[in-house]
Amino acid sequence: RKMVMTRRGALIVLEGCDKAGKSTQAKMMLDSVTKTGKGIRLMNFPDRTTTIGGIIDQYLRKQIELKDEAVHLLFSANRWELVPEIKATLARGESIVVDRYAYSGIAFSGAKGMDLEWCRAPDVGLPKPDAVIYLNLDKKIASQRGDYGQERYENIEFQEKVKDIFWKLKDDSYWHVIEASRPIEVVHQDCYKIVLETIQRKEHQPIELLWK
Ligand code: FDM
Ligand code: MG
Repeated sequence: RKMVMTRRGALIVLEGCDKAGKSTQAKMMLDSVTKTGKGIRLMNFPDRTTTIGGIIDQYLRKQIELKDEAVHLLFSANRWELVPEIKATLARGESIVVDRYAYSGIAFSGAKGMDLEWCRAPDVGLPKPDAVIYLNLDKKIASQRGDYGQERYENIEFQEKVKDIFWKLKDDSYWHVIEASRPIEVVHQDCYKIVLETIQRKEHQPIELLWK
């Protein structure tokens, strides 16, 4: 009797500062990978559709105030509440492209001056991404992409601090830095190569745990 080796999906995270094009690249990836016949879906953090996500949404839209530590833990809890869905999706062979993950959690809280180790602790043990694609955008070009919105954290000075922390978190064993100032289609081709290679390389490997 032939053994059936079920393939798992890959967990791919897109990170980067605001305006780097994460959401655009995520949608293009969904289209390209879907065309190959492979299963893939998008997720994003914060996921504002859950109960916890609703509180985060109010906080980001400045409708409520929360202590820095408390909101940091809510962002982490918002990831943990979706872990069963992440695991189930990967197990049935579907890949996931995630717009932001624990790295944004540390970078944005850290940019407020919070201790980085304290910020990392609640996310230890989450499913580890098979690849992190970091969309790198020069601050000059970011500012040319138009004004920031009205949400919390949406200003140049803060984003500069966020970027410094992303740089500290970068782990070359699974991070890929992509220059996001280039045309959208060129950026997409680079991201697409990484995603396809990662899906193939990881299909029979166990999912690892983040920072463990
Ligand atoms: N953000 C995002 C955090 O502060 N912590 C987190 O853990 C995550 C995932 O939320 F300013 C910040 C980053 C951003 C804001 O994100 C909303 P989107 O991607 O713009 O919705
Ligand atoms: Mg935003």
